[in-house]
Amino acid sequence: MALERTLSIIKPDATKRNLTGKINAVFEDAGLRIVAQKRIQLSEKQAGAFYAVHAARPFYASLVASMIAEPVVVQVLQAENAVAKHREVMGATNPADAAEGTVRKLFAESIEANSVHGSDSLENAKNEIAFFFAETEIFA
Ligand code: RTP
Ligand code: MG
Repeated sequence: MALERTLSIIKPDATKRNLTGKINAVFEDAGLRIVAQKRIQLSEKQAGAFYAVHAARPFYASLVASMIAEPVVVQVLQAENAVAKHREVMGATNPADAAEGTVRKLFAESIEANSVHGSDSLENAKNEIAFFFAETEIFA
């Protein structure tokens, strides 16, 4: 297994409910190291560009609106097998399907207000990390 980095976002529904620390505790307990982190307010343009892959989906406008409703916390997480490890600890997209102990089972309100984002492949992780962070902002 290789040491990987993945991009994590603590979404507006979670920052609004003051859950950043509790979510970070789940990540850290799973062995994911937070090697960069910042709280930012996404613009509509930024959120639209970040989710461009979903532009044709019926939920796109609502997804973009939900991502700019409150600040988000963007993070780089590092671990062996970080992409898969993070996806596992986030749980299924729809919290109704999420396994016990996962972030989405513990905290998500709905499929849209599902508290966290995580890169779904190593290649996407590299692009998504570069979207938010300069290499000089990441400290392992
Ligand atoms: P994410 O990208 O946020 O880590 O989540 P994911 O891979 O599990 O889900 P994805 O299919 O990439 O969808 C991105 C986000 O869009 C919202 N969504 N809404 N209303 C719907 O049917 C629907 N489907 C997806 C979710 O907030 C999901 O996290
Ligand atoms: Mg996704």
